[in-house]
Amino acid sequence: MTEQQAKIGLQSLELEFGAAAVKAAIEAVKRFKVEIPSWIFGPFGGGRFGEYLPPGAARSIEEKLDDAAVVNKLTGATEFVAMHVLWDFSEDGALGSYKIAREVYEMAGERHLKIGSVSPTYFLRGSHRNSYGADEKSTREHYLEQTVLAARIAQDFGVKLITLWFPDGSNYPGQIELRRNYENMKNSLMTTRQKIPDDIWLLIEYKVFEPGTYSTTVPDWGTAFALTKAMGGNTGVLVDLGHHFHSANIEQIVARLLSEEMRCGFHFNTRYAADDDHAVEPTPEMARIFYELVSGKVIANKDEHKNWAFMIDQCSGRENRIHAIIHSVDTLQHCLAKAMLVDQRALHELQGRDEIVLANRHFNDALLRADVRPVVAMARLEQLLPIDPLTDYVESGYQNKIDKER
Ligand code: AFD
Ligand code: MN
Ligand code: MN
Repeated sequence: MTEQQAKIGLQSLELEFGAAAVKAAIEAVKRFKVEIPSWIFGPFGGGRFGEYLPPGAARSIEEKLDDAAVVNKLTGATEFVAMHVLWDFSEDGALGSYKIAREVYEMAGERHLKIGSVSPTYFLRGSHRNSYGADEKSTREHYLEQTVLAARIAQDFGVKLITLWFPDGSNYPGQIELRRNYENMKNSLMTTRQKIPDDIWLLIEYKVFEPGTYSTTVPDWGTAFALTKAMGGNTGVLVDLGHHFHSANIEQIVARLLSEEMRCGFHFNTRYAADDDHAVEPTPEMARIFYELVSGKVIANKDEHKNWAFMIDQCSGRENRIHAIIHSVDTLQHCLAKAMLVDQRALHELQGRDEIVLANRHFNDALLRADVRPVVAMARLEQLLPIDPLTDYVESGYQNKIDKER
């Protein structure tokens, strides 16, 4: 899209949605920040392409941060990088290191990046009999200590946010006692809340299944919600798009959490089959989720503390990862622009008159039919950013450089 096309497109949008709504959409896109995951730039975790490494894949945290810096320079929206204690702050992948975290914090700063959310990493070695839900006290205590370390790192080097995803559950009926497993998890989490500073924001991620599981300990938003309520304090639910059954109405889950006034967060990605961690696609579902976030006033606020936490959790094995993460950021910006264009007052008026189809069409005029590329383009131009960050990346020569070097 050229600047001229953007200006013409904006005029058309202003005719349909009004100049004020279009201006507000541009300002929201300029304010929107989303964390990118350190793990997208490195080796792929496993699965069908576990042995495959895309050309130029990062081999160290330094190279991951180099790549993240390129993404942030092009998008202007991703200065925060989500980290994992055992992937990013550990020598052996078994114990976390505060010293390494400090070094990574300094490396990030040199690249105009910051550490975002910190995950304590409950999977990898040692959690095959569960982590926080394990019957063995020594296992639970080991992971509790790792969480306290993650909180200390988040406090000193991050944004005071830790995100907890547990591999806990069972592969067969009868393997564990379902009630005890949950009660272990709940007690471990309540102890955690007491052991970490109150100002550490803690988000609990749920996941309906893992390949091969009969049960997961935190399978759905209701369980995560119950656990956060049991913990109290600065605690919320983390919604990962790939962690639901296909028929789940995720925008309704978001609406529930908003009604319960719980400050939550997202791991954005796209699922086709399951927890695919694919790049974010501009789906109707994602646009509707963004409508709930905009109408719930928890996104793109000037006051950061009113915002939910927005992170991308993505790492597919086959495609160019830097292409994929820029694509995701771009898509999320477009979804936000669409949601900003919904005229809520007119929608409520149609709802009040029981105009079901007219309300649906009004909703979809913004969420599904509007071409908001001019909004995102103008938001970038006003920040002196490339109008199309992915094209700029492809033309930058950075990929050839890392293909050769790595
Ligand atoms: C896996 C888990 C979960 C977690 C992510 C990063 O399913 O989404 O947030 O790894 O730790 O995708
Ligand atoms: Mn996730
Ligand atoms: Mn996942």
